[in-house]
Amino acid sequence: IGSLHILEQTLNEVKTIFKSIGFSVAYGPEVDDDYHNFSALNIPEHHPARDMQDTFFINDKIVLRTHTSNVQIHLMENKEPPIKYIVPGRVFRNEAIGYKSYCLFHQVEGIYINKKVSFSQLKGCLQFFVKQMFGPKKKMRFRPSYFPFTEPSAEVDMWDEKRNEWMEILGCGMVDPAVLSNVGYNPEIWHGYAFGMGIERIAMLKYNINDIRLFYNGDIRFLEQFS
Ligand code: 2NL
Repeated sequence: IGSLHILEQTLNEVKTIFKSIGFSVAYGPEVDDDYHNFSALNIPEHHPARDMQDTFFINDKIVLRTHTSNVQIHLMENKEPPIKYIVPGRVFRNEAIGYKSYCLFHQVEGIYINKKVSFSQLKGCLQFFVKQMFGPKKKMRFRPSYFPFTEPSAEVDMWDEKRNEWMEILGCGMVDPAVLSNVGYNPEIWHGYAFGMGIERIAMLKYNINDIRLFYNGDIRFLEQFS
């Protein structure tokens, strides 16, 4: 008898948590143009992410998306604010394959745009998510970071009791005004927060899985532990 793959189960949990605080769910193309994957997100022409080493190219202008943010760009181009969405999906990176990186993985990104949006709202939202997903006793911290599409930016770490160290679980920040302008939103009026996480990483931490390749090789001895 078949059962849902552990990644699908994890994604369903994440969706349920964010839906409970007002997020809708949106999906979009896995193959997109350079503009929607990079330029609109304030990722400059010579950024290393744009290199052949990091991105799978279909041709000069078309790529396999490296994050699901291309979907938020399409959403914002076609919809007036306020918006509040999460976007799950497959993303692709041309990386060396190992226990913690694979050529594809699954992401959930979130975006909230409104007239008044604060960093403390972002913190509250992600604290709620971590408590729901990993339990109320889990220790977490926000640490300053950098992304081209958010300013300021932060990463969230969770305390890993087994390894006795902080583990990064997601990235986030306030949407950069340049990104708002690119989709035709006036950054003097509209503000927002955004975040992104890898579903494999969340599942690995929650279920103590030590090799990302286990999600993809279809070994029944692995899969049946989660049925
Ligand atoms: C990570 C970090 C992040 C976003 C994704 C985003 C999307 C738009 C505008 C601004 Cl359209 N930001 N997404 C923001 C911060 C971090 O992902 O580590 N992902 C695996």
